[in-house]
Amino acid sequence: MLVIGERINGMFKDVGKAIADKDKAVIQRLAKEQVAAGAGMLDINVGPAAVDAAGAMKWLVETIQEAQDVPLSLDSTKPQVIEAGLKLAKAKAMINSTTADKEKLDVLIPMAKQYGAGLIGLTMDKKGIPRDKNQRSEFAAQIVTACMEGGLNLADLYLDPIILPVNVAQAQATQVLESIREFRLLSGPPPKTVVGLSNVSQGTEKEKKSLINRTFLVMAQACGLEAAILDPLDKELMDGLITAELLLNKHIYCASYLDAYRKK
Ligand code: THG
Repeated sequence: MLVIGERINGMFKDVGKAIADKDKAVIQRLAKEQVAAGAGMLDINVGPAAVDAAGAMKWLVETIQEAQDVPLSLDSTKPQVIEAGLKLAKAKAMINSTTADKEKLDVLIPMAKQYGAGLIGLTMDKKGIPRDKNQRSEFAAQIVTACMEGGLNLADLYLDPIILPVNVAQAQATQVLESIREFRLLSGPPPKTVVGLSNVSQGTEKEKKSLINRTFLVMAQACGLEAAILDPLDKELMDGLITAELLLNKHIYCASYLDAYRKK
């Protein structure tokens, strides 16, 4: 499982403030802590409040790379903000994300190729997020076709069925789980899948978020999920993740499997 740390997102108050104040220490600490906790990549999103989004993205990439060697997932709806980060990224990066809209695919597939980056394809278009798995699969097929035609290696593509908050869209969780299974049938070798896990618990009571996140994560892992944007600082979530990998026969059993994963 590729763990993509979600914490460097301007949506969080501490990060939004650190971006506004150019406070490197807050960002560098979050980068180091997430990697120490098992993140193999960090998602970075300047958040809705940043005035100069491209400038903020550059500052985040530079600030993180001063402190930690780790691949970055550049999270923005604006291709120019993503490209500002790609220009500075030292390791193979991820473009987060394109939709199935032609005008987005036409810009972001060549960008992924030019910078040797991975690409997350959200199975939605500008009209919004589908309500069922069939529409999700249609968008997924459009994205896979565009990548094949554009010459992007499918090993670099991650399809995201987009999980919605369970408190307002309860029926969507099973649609997403089935999508993860169905997307695998679109090509051989199968395209990879990713979700932004914390979406599922957004707006639910604080003390229930971790339980909802980790329960959904292990269900998605059983469906074949390859990557997740999540909070690696949530120990119980990471324990669930590694235990699910063990039970899915992705790791050899040993008494110290949890400790080994946490790189203590
Ligand atoms: N798919 C892809 N990228 C994504 C998402 C996705 N990037 C952003 C997001 N979704 C994943 N990251 C987060 C980060 C935080 C939260 C949810 C998803 C979150 N925050 C809490 C809240 O809003 O309730 C707490 C915020 C706070 O403490 O201030 O839930 O789906 N490709």
